[in-house]
Amino acid sequence: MLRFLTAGESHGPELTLILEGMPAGLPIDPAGIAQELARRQTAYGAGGRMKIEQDRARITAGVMNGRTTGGPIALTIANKDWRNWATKDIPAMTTPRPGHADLTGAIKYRYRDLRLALERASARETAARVAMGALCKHYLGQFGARVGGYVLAIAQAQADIPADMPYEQRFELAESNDLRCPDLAAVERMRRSVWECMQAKDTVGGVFEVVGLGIPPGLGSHVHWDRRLSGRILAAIGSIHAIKGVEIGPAFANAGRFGSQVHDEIFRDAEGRLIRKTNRAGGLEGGITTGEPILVRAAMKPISTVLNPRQSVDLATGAAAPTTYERSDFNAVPRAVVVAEAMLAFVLADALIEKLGGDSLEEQRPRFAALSRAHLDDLPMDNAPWRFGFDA
Ligand code: EPS
Repeated sequence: MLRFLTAGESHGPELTLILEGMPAGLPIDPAGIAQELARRQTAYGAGGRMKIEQDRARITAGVMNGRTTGGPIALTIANKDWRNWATKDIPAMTTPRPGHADLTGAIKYRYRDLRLALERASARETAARVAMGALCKHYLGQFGARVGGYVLAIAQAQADIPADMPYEQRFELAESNDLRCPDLAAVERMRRSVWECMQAKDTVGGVFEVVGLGIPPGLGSHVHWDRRLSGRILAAIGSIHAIKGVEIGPAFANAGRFGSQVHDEIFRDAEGRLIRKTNRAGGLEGGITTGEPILVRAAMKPISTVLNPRQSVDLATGAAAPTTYERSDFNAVPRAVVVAEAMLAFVLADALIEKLGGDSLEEQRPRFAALSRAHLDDLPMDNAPWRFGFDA
C-alpha cells in the first residue's frame, strides 16, 4: 500500500525521497520532521560530517495547505558537504575497506573507482528514510500509536532496564543523553567504551530496541509469507546499513527455553477483555499484531571504516595494501535507533493503511473505530461441530 524510494549520493547535491500511498488529509508538521532529522544527527562518537550537515527536509509535492493530498509526497534534503566536493578532483580510491560495500559493489557493477560504491552505500541515505519515517509517525499518531527506541548495548557496555519500566519513560530517558540509553549508569560505561574506542582509532557496534505502542491487534496476516508482519518488520530493520541481526521480542533467549516458559498466557478480565501479563511474543503471533507493544531488537556491527588501517589489496596494482582512512563515525548505534524507528513506523503505517483501506483519513477514522478487539464481544464462536465440506 505504502511505498518509498530514495535517491542520492553521500556527497552529491541532495537526497530525494518519494513516499507513495499516504492517505489524503494527513496534517504534516514540518517541525516534527526537523526534530526527527536532528535526532538522527546526534550521538557521542559521531564523525566530523555531522558538524557540517544540518539536515532539513524541503517538501516539494503531495502536501498542500499543510495536509497530504493523496498524491506522491516528494522531499529533498540538501547535502551541505556538496560544496566541498563539487569543484575538486576526487582522488582515486582503489583499496577496498573490509566490511563496506567497496569490493562487493565494484564486483557487482564493474566500477573502475570504489568511490562509486561508497557514495550510494553510505548511511547518508538514512536521512531520507528518517524524513519518511516522520511522515509515517504523523500518520500513526492520528490513531494514537507511536514508535520509539533506545540503545541496549554499545560494545561490551550493557544497559540494565527494569522490566516494568514503561516504554514512554524509556524513550524519554533515552533522549536525555547522547548515547540514547535509558539506563543512566550504563550511559557512563558506554561513553567510556566509545572514548576508549576513539583513542584506539577503532569503531564500535551495539544492540538497540525499537518499539511500536498503541498498535491495534489484527495487522498483518498468517495466510501468506509476504503478508506476515513479522517478516516485513525483520526485512525492513535488516535493510538498514550495518544491521546484521534482528529479533522480535526476546527471540534468541526464547529459543533456549521450554514453550511453557515462553508463550504469553491468555486471561480474561472482568469486562471480557482478553489480556496478556507478559509479551515475550514481542507483539506478534502468527505474523499478526496482538495489540501488545511491538518489540524489535537489532544488532549493529561496528562501523566498517576503521581509522586503524586494515589489510586489503590495492586493485590498481594487485599488491597487498593497507586501507586508507575515510572520514566516518566511531559509534553510530544511537543514530541507528532513529533510522530503525523510521523503518518500523513505515511497516506499521503500511499495515494499518492496508487494514483500514480508504483514500483519506476521513474514510479511515470510522473504520479504525470499528476494528475488532481482543474482546469476547468481538469473538462470537459457533461452538458446534462443522465439516470442511470440500465435496459439497
Ligand atoms: C558514512 C560516512 C560518513 C558519515 C555518513 C555515513 O560520511 P563522510 O564520508 O562524508 O564523513 O557521516 O553519514 C552521513 C553523512 C549521515 O548523514 O549519516 C558511511 O560511509 O556510511
